[in-house]
Amino acid sequence: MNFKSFKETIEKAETIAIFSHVNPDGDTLGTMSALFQIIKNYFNKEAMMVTVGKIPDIYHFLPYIDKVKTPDKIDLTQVFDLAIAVDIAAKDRMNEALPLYENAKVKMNIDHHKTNNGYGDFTFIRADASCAGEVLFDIIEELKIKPDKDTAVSLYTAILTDTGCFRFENTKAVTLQKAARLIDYGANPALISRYCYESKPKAMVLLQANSLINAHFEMNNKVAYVCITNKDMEKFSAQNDHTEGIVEALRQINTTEISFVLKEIDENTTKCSLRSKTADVSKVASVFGGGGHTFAAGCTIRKPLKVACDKMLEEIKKIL
Ligand SMILES: [Mn+2]
Repeated sequence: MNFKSFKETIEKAETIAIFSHVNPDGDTLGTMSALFQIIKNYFNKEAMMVTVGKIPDIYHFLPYIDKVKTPDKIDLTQVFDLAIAVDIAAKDRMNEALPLYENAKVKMNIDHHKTNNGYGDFTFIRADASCAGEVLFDIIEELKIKPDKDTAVSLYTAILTDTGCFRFENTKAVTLQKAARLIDYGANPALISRYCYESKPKAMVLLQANSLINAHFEMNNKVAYVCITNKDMEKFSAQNDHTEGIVEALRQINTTEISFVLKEIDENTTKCSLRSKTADVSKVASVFGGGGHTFAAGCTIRKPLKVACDKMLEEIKKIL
C-alpha cells in the first residue's frame, strides 16, 4: 500500500468530496467524519461529506456529522478534484451520489470488504482490517499524523460498531490495540458505547420485539428469519434504520447457523441482511447482486417480499 499517495493526492486536490455508503452505519460514518477532520486539521482543507439515505439518530454525536449532505442538496454535475469512497464495497452503494464520484478527476477507495473489486485510482483496501476506520487509522499512523480527540472518537466508533462491540470474528489483538490507542488519544469508550447501544428509539425496540415474536425457523432451526412489511413499519412508526440489530438477535439463538431479515421496500423490491456463524453468506448475497463479508452480507432483491423469501431460502439451502 502506497501511503505517500494518500498524502500527495490530498495535498494536490483543492476540492474534495468524501462518500459513505447508502443507509450509513457506524463504520462508514465514523470513517468519513474522521477523514473530514484529518483533511481539515492536518491538510487545512475543507471537504464535502456525502451520504445517501437517513443517518441513524444514534450517530448524530459524531463530530461534524451535521455537515453531511444528501444528493438532493448537491449539484451533482460539479467536478471535484478528488473523491474518496469509504467503506463502500461496490460503487453502486453510492446510489444517486455515484455521478459525483464518477465525475471527480481523481478517485480514492478506502475499504475492508473482501468483495471490493478495487475501483478508483488510489486504493487502500485491506480485507484483514476490522473496518474501514482501521484502514484509515493505519494510513495516518504510517504518515505520523496524530488524531486529535474528536478524530479519535470517530475512528473508535467505526471499530466499535463494525466489530459488534469487539465480539465478531474481525476482532483481533491488533484491533484492540488500536482501539486502546484511540482511547489514549481521547475517545471515551463508555460514552461512545452509550451513544451507540443505549440510545435506541422506542419504535426500534418494539419493532425488534415484534419481529422476533414472529420469526420463522427452517432446517431444524438452523435458519432463522423474519419478513418485515411496510405495514409492520407503520404499526410502530418505525424508520428504515430501526431494523438494525434484528438479524444479529436471530443469530444469537444457539441453534441458528444463518439468520436473515427481509424488508419490504416496495411491492417489487426487498432488502435482505444476512448473518451466519460459519457459512459464507457473502456468496448467497452475491447471487442477488449484493456482497459483504463471510459472516455478514446484504443484497437487494428485485422481487416482492414473499417471492424474495422463497428465493433466499432456496439459495441458503444450497450452502447449508
Ligand atoms: Mn465496514
